[in-house]
Amino acid sequence: MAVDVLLGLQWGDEGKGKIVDVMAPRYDVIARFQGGPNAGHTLVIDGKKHVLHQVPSGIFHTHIQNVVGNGVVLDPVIFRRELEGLRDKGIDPGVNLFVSKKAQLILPTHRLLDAAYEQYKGDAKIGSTLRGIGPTYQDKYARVGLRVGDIQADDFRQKYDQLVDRHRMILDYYHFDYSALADAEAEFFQAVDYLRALQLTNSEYLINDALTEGRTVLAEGAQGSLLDIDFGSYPFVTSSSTMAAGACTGLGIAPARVGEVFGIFKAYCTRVGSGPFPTELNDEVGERIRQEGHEFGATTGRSRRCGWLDLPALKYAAMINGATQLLMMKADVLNSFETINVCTRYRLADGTETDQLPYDLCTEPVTPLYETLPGWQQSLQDCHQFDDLPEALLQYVAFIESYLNLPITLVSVGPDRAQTILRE
Ligand code: 2SA
Ligand code: MG
Repeated sequence: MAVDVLLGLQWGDEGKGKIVDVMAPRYDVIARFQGGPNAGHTLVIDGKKHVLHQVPSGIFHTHIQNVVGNGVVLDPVIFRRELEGLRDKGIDPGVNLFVSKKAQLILPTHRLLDAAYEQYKGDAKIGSTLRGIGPTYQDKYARVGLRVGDIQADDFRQKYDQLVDRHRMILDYYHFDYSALADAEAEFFQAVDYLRALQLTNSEYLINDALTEGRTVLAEGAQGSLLDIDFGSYPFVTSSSTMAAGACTGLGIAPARVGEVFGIFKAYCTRVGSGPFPTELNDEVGERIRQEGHEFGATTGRSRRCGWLDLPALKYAAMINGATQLLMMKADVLNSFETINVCTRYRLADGTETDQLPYDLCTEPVTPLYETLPGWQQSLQDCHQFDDLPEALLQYVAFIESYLNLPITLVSVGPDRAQTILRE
């Protein structure tokens, strides 16, 4: 059996939560392999909206084992809040949720460090979600981090104090106020007790055993390929490997075990936080997309920057991931547009044109060159099969497919599970 990977090909918020939920019934195990509470996966089930941050999106299905993998950075406080929220909705995550003992812990001081670094950067700030993601990965790679498994040891408090002492020194250096830390620590240790009672495992065994036994596994990505630590628009990226390869290191599966790679993208582009965005629209068209698409962050509520679809960037992401299928989200957001622009090439500062991403979009800004396609200008409410889709939308789909040389196997026409058109 192979592990299928589902990930975002843009800057996050492509609609991964919805798709994992749609696909969930086909899988026995769903695992998160990177990121942490910076993610916000929105699922609409029977008209009710649920936002998941650290819990895998298969949690609403009792037959699925949900795994928080070793590549994740886990905030026990947010995790507890999330799980209690699910319990209030009648979901008991005690049974089908597993957490890797090798996942890194986000401490209260990691969040403070995130804020201190951002403040210090001033105008050059990343626009981090301030969830402590960067500082926690920093400690992981500096080999001083705390892992979930550490909370089971008697010396956890000592290890915690040691690390926090280091953090205080850094915070002092940045003149960052941490006087409220004591309250946050009390909440943290309560959440750690809560975490201790969950199923903490060597999840690499759980996943590989599942594969050996012929069960199906889906790796659920967070953020997007253009926020990847290596291939994103560095330094305006997140601190994890958001690519398909990240599923291997973040779960402990061999590359040869990767099967389908589902690349999710929106029919247009959005980005939250700072950093280059070639097709960004700072005009009424961008505003119209934002309003029609309700483009406000699920984690931070920030308004998302909006723009036309960027095909060179999409093709790059598909290449790095080895995407085997494309899934197009939020097509309905473009329903009212008379025409739709698609970026197919960039013009560089020296006047030359390219369809490749330059080394650094910050220092080598590009001008997007567009092709204009007709809009469909109709509601997609009555479309239930691929053939029901309006001609202009089918044309849009075909245009993208031919540019990327990959099939679009799913088109989403609304937030609900039912508003999903699969290509037979
Ligand atoms: P961080 O907090 O260190 O990871 O921030 C670094 C940059 O990465 C951006 N970032 C994101 N951008 C879009 N979506 C994100 N997460 C959720 C998702 C979105 C949500 O996965 O769908 O809930 O709104 C996400 N996480 C990080 C961030 O804006 C910085 O530019
Ligand atoms: Mg989101």
